[in-house]
Amino acid sequence: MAELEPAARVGIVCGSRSDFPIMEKAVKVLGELEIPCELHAISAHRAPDLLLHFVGKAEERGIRVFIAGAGGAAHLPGVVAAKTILPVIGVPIPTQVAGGLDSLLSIVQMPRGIPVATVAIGGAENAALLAAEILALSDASLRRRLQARRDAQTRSIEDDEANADLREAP
Ligand code: RP5
Repeated sequence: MAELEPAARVGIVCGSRSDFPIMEKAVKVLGELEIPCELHAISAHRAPDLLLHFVGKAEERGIRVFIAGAGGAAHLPGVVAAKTILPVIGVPIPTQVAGGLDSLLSIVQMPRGIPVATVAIGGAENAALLAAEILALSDASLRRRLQARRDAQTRSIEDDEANADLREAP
């Protein structure tokens, strides 16, 4: 019998397939941390009914955190946040018009009462790590994997040959 795919814990959604090169960085980090996720392109403007359907069904399908990326008039993360009390992490997509500052301001300037935790322009990796930290609050095994990743990151800097003369430092 074919094994069932584990249910996605992180729902990643973005406004266009043109956002995939950025959002796939989140998919990669979540994969490395063994967190099942799914990635969709559903524009809040072009397909609002499908987006609301996706958000409305997500929790019963196992999703616990959303990562939402959009560029320009980047309303998607805010619309997702308006329809769920699961945490929403917004990723401003870089744009040609204003380098992504337009996306950043659209996502970060949420009205009081509806939060979106916004990462840096193009910061999909940090969005994935933040989603992992949220899930790790109730998952001890994931917490260990996250800590190991953090420790390896620290070691890679300490072991960098360019820092060899500092190795005696405490
Ligand atoms: C936004 O418009 C999307 O998130 C994307 O960043 C931007 C451009 O979309 P396309 O015209 O490439 O589909 O909704």
